[in-house]
Amino acid sequence: MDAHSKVYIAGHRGLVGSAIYRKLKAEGYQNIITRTSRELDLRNQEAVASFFTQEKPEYVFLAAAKVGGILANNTYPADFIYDNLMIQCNIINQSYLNGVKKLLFLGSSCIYPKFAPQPMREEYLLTGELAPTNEPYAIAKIAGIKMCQSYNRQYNTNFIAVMPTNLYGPGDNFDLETSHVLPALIRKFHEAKVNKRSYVELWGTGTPRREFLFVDDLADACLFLMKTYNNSDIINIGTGEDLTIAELAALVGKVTGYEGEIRWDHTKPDGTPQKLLDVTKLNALGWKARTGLEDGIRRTYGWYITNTFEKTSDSPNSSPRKEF
Ligand code: GFB
Repeated sequence: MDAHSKVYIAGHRGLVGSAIYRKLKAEGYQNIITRTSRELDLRNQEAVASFFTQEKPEYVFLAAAKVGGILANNTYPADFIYDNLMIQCNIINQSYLNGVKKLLFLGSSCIYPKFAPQPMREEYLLTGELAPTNEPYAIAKIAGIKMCQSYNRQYNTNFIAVMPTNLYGPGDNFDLETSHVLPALIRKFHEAKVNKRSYVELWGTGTPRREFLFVDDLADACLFLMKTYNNSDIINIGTGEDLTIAELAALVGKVTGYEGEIRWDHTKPDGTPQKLLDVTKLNALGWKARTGLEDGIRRTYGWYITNTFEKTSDSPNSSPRKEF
């Protein structure tokens, strides 16, 4: 793949897809194809077939997905499994039928069992039960992995599947019902500071451990793997470091300048007790995450302020998040 290659980014308006788009543009790629969900409904088999027949992309980043935090996953399980399965089936199959040279599929760290040993190695896939809160989403992502592997085996395609850890960054979803924890904390603390509230309510117990990767680092890893990795085995993308949600809250409090009390709402789910990826395989190939967590939170907070309060239209985001 080089700057002249015809590259399709599915989901270019989402958190991940927009970061991949920025990265490719910065690297001088001149032939990037995109479609908004209005222009092309990726769940529609015929529409996707005619798009691929017309455009004939050489490389595909499959970053289109319905994504959301723990509550959105729990509240809209049918949407999460249906939309993701349809998007993947259509794009992966059409990539095969139209001779795509290489496809990169974005999975998720929630494909691993709820009680997998930590850090989670790639071979732990399908060794135990999934977390019930996001099982439909995880099953869809596992199906995507198996599709890539099956097409490679039967049709000799070059479809790779990468498993990012929890992501955050510019372009994130800050809707409090549907977002992931990090953008939710930024918004809750910022609003509490501005409105001089004495406390902020966070979900669960604060004890679960999570790993967070800045989305521009993920985009860098995706381009790196698109250029260098040609293997059906899945590969983790993370920082290799985690912290508790309570520790994360302290860090987001520091960055946003919120100094009030934190109360924990125990009626909300904790989810998986720990999610930390083993990134030995990726590091051995020569890639490491660069952005420190505090730095990444600062950059995300800056984006949030600019895009929420300094623009009149196009404010972030609504329910549950579509990246297609
Ligand atoms: O980021 P999050 O929604 O999803 O929640 P998961 C992580 C942890 O933060 C949970 C706690 O223990 C939440 O209870 N938390 C505390 C909060 N306060 C808040 C808050 O205000 N909002 C949110 N959202 N959480 C997701 C999966 O799991 O991970 C997805 O649901 C996906 O499928 C994603 O795989 C990467 O990390 O638990």
